[in-house]
Amino acid sequence: MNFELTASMMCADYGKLEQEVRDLEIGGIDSFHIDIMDGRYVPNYAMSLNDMRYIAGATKKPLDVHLMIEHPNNTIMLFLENLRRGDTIYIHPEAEYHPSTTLQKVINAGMIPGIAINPGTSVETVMELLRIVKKVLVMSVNPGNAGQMFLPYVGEKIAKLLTMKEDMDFELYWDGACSAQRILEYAPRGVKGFVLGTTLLFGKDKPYGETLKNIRTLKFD
Ligand code: S6P
Ligand code: MG
Repeated sequence: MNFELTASMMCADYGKLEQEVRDLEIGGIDSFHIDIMDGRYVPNYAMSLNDMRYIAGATKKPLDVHLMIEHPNNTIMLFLENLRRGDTIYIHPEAEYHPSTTLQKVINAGMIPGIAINPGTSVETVMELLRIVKKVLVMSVNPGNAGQMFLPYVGEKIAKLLTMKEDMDFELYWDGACSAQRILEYAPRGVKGFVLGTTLLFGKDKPYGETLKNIRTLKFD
């Protein structure tokens, strides 16, 4: 089964960040998920611009930058200037007056435009943006923290988005409480990638390579 695995770097050990990046790379991670927070759009401060810049310099793998900040249009160039072609930026449409303007800046800079959809946000409210973006990150927890409980009601929204992705030309990604069970269920249905945090990858007594290999060799029906 062909799907992508990305590491939620807010869950990594910052006492040895370079080593963490290297271990994940050697273990076969596809990309690095960078959760940027401003303490306003979400009630937390996770990673910031310098963390992103550091990881961008430590790996050639793609970065997946998830902006949980108010009005990203005001500061998006700071992020874009420090990314490479092929990296992705997700914004939250609710955090922006004119999300299409911000997404256009991402496109103009040669990065991949994405939106993140909160558990309480309906597909209908972001319909036009689905025509602009290449990636949709469905949040199955409320944004702000790792280690939260999966919210089962997002299942219907994922099902709806899966029926739209071909016509509207986007891929679907999963963020929040991602377990092996979720991958087993949703990869065959067409979810293209999964963000791995504390549920499956970090804080376990297992080398990353072993966990990633176990995920890739899951038995799909
Ligand atoms: C949440 C953030 C996510 C988490 C990830 C952690 O605001 O966007 O990317 O870091 O969900 O994974 P887990 O398995 O701890 O929920
Ligand atoms: Mg995230």
